[in-house]
Amino acid sequence: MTDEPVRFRGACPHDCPDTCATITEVEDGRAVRFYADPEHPVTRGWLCAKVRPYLERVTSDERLLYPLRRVGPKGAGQWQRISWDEALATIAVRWQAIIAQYGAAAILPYSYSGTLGLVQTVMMDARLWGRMGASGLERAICSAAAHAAVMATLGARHSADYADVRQSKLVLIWGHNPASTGPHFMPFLREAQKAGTYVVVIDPRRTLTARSADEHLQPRPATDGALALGLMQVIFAEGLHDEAWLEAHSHGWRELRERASAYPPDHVAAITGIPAETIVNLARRYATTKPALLKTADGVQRHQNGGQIFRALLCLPALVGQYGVRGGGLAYSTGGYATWDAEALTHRSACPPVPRVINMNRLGAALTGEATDPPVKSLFVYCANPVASSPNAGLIVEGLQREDLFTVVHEQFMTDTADYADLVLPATTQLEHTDLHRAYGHRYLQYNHAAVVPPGECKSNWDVSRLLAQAMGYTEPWLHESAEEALAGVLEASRATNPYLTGITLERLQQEGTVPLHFTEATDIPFGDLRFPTPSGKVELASSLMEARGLDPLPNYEEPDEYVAARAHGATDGLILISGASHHFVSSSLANQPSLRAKEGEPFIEIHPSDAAQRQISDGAYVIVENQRGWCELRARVTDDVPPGVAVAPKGPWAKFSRHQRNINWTTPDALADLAGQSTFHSNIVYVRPVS
Ligand SMILES: Nc1nc2c(c(=O)[nH]1)N[C@H]1C(S)=C(S)[C@@H](COP(=O)(O)OP(=O)(O)OC[C@H]3O[C@@H](n4cnc5c(=O)[nH]c(N)nc54)[C@H](O)[C@@H]3O)O[C@H]1N2
Ligand SMILES: Nc1nc2c(c(=O)[nH]1)N[C@H]1C(S)=C(S)[C@@H](COP(=O)(O)OP(=O)(O)OC[C@H]3O[C@@H](n4cnc5c(=O)[nH]c(N)nc54)[C@H](O)[C@@H]3O)O[C@H]1N2
Ligand code: SF4
Ligand SMILES: [Mo]
Repeated sequence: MTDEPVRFRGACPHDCPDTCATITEVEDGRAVRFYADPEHPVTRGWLCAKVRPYLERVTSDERLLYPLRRVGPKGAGQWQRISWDEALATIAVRWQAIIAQYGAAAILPYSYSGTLGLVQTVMMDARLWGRMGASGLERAICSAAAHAAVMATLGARHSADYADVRQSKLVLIWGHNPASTGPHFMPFLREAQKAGTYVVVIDPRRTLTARSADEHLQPRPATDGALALGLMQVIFAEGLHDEAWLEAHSHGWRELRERASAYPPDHVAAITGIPAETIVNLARRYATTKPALLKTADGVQRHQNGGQIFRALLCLPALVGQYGVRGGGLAYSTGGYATWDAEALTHRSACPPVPRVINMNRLGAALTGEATDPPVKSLFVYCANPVASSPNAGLIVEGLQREDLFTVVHEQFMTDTADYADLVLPATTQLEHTDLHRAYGHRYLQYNHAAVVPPGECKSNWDVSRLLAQAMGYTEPWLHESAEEALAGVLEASRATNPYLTGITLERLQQEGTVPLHFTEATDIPFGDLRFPTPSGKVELASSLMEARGLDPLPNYEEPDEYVAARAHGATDGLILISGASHHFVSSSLANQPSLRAKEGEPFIEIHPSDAAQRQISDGAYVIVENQRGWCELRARVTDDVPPGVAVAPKGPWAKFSRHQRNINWTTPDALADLAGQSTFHSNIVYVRPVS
């Protein structure tokens, strides 16, 4: 006899602003259906093409089910199944020996965005490693510069819900491709467009989002700071700025006007490649069409000058008095509302000081000599696939091959990174563990119930953390709480000081699944009270925090070193390579799923017809993409979706499913940006030639 299906509410765990509300139907202990919550105000009953076939992933034959020990050379793929007891004992013995000889700083935990859950990622990141005194990880691969720029300029990552775009009359979508990367925004944008809203996309590539815009501007990559300053120059010069607003609510607008005066349209046209007339027209349109929304995301900051690009974007809405206006302002992230009490989350006061911090963008360098005192002797990777996703991946592989490095990878699948592990531990998926999610694109909390029992011997991150704590002899109760106990404690402490969490308890979350954060009339519109939690209480166009860090307090434009150096060496055949999001994967997650790989097609590079002709490259041919860091082989798509001089090869494809077992990250730079140690994936010059 079959039982009636039982429904479990959940949340999509992936690194995507939409954090969809999901429902899993379970029959006889098996997940039989997985779909979108029809009642969620943002999910609205549909999941993206990536996550709709999620049960394929959860029930895949390729899932890792048991702990494995390497028995051949590193990377050779020879494994032996072992028990959890043996795996944990092996790790504890190795770590105790490393700690005795080098100190816990020689252990580097490496994690990022496999799941964005509060328990399975955030808590796991903080507690065990804090207690151990392991090396800290500077999590700067994705959004660090934008985060720092927002805090310096506005003081908080506050944004409106997607639905508010229906109030906008003009939308600038700047360096963001929501049709692929945050698709639940698009129906709201369409509604606005039908009602007459004018949509401008600013992106070097003709993306899926750009295709349906009213206007598409294609600046030369990394010149957005100049473009934004150029728009400001026109607005100030033509007296279109809102002087009363600037006087009352901003700091440093006269200095900014002075700075912008160095960016007249002709000069900006020469830098960006966008005609002066287009710049002037956009400036006038932006200053006179209200409400005007500047919508952006994380992609545009992955440049050496990414911090300053973001600072410039953040200044624009202030010039025309658009902060605190429904349908206006700047939409970047809603991540700043549901903040957690740091002590309750981390128990930092009970931990030794963090001995040092290693920037995750420098993983390859750190493993091959940059980290010396002490060297990294053990790497524990979870929720990340650095060989596929982190920059300068060839150097990471070199580091992972070190005989004296003890690498443990906790994973759902045998990834490019797991290939180089000494021990592989099997991880649960979202259907098999408990978690709580806040979104960065909407303003609801999502509770994720475990719907099914983990297959094989899979264990969640938090359970592995508890077992490791036990194996290491750490007895603090906060390392051994259940997921629910830990959540209840963090919620209670956080609610006491964070008004957005008013009335939100664990019980409510468990019952309702989706719970809106608490807004009042005064807080509903971001910065609606025109109070900004910056040092001056105003929008800091001239930023005191930037100045305190010894940085330019005003936005500026500087060309990335890599572009300058390529010219200085007389290389005229270099192409600027952008490697943003793929449509069917989330970073490298899902990129091993056969149905999605089939949809995405073979790993490719888009190249303009004129650049292709110069290099004798025909559409569909294999090409070598190469620079001083490394190379990979991709299939050419000859298309005018990219301008001359620019190429696009999306992130995500696994190296092992690519030609010569390499992907685009064999070429990407591990140099750091101008702010917060940010990654610089797109400040990348490559040389492309046919495979001979
Ligand atoms: N389908 C899918 N969705 C995803 C992801 C994914 O891999 N696939 N990744 C998730 C993650 S981790 C993140 S951080 C977000 C990112 O979300 P987005 O920021 O929307 O995505 P990206 O593709 O990284 O970058 C956006 C756009 O920036 C453009 N760009 C690059 N350089 C420049 C520049 O110099 N100037 C301008 N104006 N534009 C530039 C790229 O062409 C790209 O179209 O998406 C998330 N959602
Ligand atoms: N060329 C280029 N590369 C980029 C970027 C770019 O723009 N260009 N963007 C970068 C950005 S924005 C980001 S955010 C990074 C993301 O880089 P990563 O954080 O490394 O993300 P993924 O590559 O998706 O790998 C996540 C892994 O976590 C695993 N996982 C999922 N859930 C769990 C779990 O519960 N437990 C454990 N133990 N594992 C789990 C998944 O199976 C997957 O293999 O990529 C960066 N890479
Ligand atoms: S990846 Fe994004 S759009 Fe797709 S289901 Fe997850 S949260 Fe929703
Ligand atoms: Mo990201």
